[in-house]
Amino acid sequence: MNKFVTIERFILDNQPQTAKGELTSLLYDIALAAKIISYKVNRAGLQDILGRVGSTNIQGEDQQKLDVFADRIIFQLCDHPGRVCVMASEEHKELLHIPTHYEKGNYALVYDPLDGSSNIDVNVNIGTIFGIYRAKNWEERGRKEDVLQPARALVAAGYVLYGSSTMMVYSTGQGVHGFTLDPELGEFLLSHQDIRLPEPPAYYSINASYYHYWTPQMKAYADWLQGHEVANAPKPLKLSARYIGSLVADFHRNLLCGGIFAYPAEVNKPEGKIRLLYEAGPLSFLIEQAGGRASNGRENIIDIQPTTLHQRTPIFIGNSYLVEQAEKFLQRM
Ligand code: AHM
Ligand code: MG
Repeated sequence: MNKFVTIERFILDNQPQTAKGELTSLLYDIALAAKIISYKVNRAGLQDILGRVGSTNIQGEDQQKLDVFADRIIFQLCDHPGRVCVMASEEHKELLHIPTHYEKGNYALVYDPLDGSSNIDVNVNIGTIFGIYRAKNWEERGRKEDVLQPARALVAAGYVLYGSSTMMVYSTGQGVHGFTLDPELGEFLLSHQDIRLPEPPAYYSINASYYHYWTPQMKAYADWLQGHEVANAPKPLKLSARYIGSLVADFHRNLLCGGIFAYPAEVNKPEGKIRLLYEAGPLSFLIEQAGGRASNGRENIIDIQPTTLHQRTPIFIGNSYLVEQAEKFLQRM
């Protein structure tokens, strides 16, 4: 493979015919934001940016300094080039409108600026997740209906992983492609073309410390993932456990090695934790492009119509067989 295919070149050469360059440019704006965030993440310890900023976000969680920085950079790089008509960020209660002195574009951008916030202060992988919809209402400067669309309607989605190297992985509906940031060149270079989920899967990723809060059906599924024989269920696969606690990092590893990430409902928390719009939706688009599935335990996440900006959903995402089994276990009487 040509080592020097830059992300810009790849996006241009592979843009959907309907995109007319605007989507390409928007993806490149996001890639530039990712480079800036990556630079900041790598220097975080040095620049005394680690730690909490002292405010809480809409989810009631502490906001980290880097969360605030990443959120601002993505907005600032996408608010003025005239490609986006509205944005929604996990860190903001309401829609983010394009300032009226800038032109608006045809796309609506949803993003989780820095996912895995509990890992920021401890030098563990974190990531950015994004999804791009075509705006529904071309006349307006962005309404909720532009972002409250099922993930099936995404025209592009992706994530950036700030790990041992920084990677950007995205899809415009024509396969999933990964790019690794060369820090010397300052460029994302094509490193993983057309990623497909391998079979058999290698890993399951689930926070088993919540075991006691799960339904008996969910407990049985977790037992099965761990390799226990369960009555009236197929023979379990030999999977190994891996859980980082940063969705992007767990998702990325399972995408490359095969596996399932699950963040299920709890008896007293039926909606789970993961956000539909900023996390589950974009990743469900990617997993289908890579040959897998994402379910909330009953239906495909990619088909769920969001009703509110910060809606949460249980999630089972990865190799189709493991997701199917989750649905079967959860529907047991
Ligand atoms: P965040 O958006 O505040 O970072 O929360 C989402 C994160 C996911 O990245 C991760 O999968 C999950 O929360 C971990 O939660 P827990 O610590 O409950 O296992
Ligand atoms: Mg998050």
